[in-house]
Amino acid sequence: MIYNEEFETLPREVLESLQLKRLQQVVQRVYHTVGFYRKMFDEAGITPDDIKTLADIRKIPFTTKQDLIDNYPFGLFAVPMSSVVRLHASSGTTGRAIVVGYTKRDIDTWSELMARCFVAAGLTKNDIIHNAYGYGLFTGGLGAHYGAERLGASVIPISGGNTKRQIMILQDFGPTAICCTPSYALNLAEQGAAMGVDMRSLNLRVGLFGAEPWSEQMRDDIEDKLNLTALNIYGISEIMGPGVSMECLEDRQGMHVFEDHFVVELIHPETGDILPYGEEGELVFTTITKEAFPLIRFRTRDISRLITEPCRCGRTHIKMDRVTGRSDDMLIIRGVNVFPSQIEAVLMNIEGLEPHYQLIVDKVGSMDSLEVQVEVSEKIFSHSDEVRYLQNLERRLSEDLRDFLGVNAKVKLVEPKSLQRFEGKASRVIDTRKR
Ligand code: DLL
Repeated sequence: MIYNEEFETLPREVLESLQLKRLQQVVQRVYHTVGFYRKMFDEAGITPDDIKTLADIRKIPFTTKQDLIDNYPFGLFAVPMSSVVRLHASSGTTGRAIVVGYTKRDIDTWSELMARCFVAAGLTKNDIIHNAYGYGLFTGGLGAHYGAERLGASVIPISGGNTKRQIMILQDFGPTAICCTPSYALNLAEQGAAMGVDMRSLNLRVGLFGAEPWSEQMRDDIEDKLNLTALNIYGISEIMGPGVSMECLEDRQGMHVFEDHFVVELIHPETGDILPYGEEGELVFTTITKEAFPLIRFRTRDISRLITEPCRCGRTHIKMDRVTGRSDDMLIIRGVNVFPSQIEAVLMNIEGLEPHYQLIVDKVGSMDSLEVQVEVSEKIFSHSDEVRYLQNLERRLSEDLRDFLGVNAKVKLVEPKSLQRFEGKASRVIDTRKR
């Protein structure tokens, strides 16, 4: 099923000429309304008229998170505040929040794109959507909410937290779909089971999980524990919020980027060079229809790949692979680059380990050290031959981490339910080197 058949299945040439037209318009607009872009263009020696083809976008310098911080809070807005109907902010793990604004039309577009996501997940107005993304300044809650309403589905605006109540509502209201972070999905599954609820027999059919990196192994685990189809949804506040790209039910290998509203590029994170399709690099987005807060060539820091093969769902929009992590989340352990999601994938392949883990990075003398703390399952924990069993598991995990990722890690198995649980985005890394 496709929500906006006309725009989601445009032949590539038509789509690209639409993108060019919209790109030219937005570039004109920011040049004349946002001092930051006027200065950027002038310094680069270009004018909006230099954008004659889509490839000309490469003449424009990148916009970075630092630029947004420097223009905090409203410096990059392209409309007067009287036209802004909503503000959101991304908390950011470091320093000041980034503030984003929307006009009425921006909210309309966002609602449509989120409705497209729900339809890509096989949902209709007959569905009940349990929306456990946080409501508030975070874009997840309200973004998904407006999309669900646009579709005409019944939305339960439960927000994050209060897990016992959520489980009661899941049982009583019988929602057919759930939206939350993948780590919260596991948290719900676990607490439900602890309450004696059979979480596999709820009415849930599909979940739209995103806002943080997760692995294919985590997908299997969530599907198994909640008996639903787990789909990946990507978004970033600066570009819009949830609904920048979404997996379709038909394929589940990469998320379609809504290219009639965004131009996506992939660059080498260090050199900034454009990478060929299929290679891994950093995602760069340009918003081509946003009014209040257009962004030109915004460097997301998110690492992914672009997939150009046609999709059997019929959408012509390019796909991006699951985001493995942010280049600023990448751990460098004695010179080996590794993302938390890669460690997750390794440990989840080992029977007896649970998808609850914490990575502790430290410096011992001048050497980096990595400790992987991971919970073992209840079954193993109460195993009669516990000690030897645990030692074997520990050895196996540290061998796998070395063999598959090339990292030497100290593995510490911990008791079931002893590590922190999350209601929104999980925070897996404790880097004591930064203290
Ligand atoms: O997390 C928007 C969102 C809400 C997306 C709900 C999906 C669902 P921010 O708080 O600005 O916005 O965080 C954006 O989260 O740059 C990625 O690093 C990460 N992220 C988002 N979706 C995914 C995903 C929202 N599906 C940052 N896989 C992004 C991996 C994701 N990482």
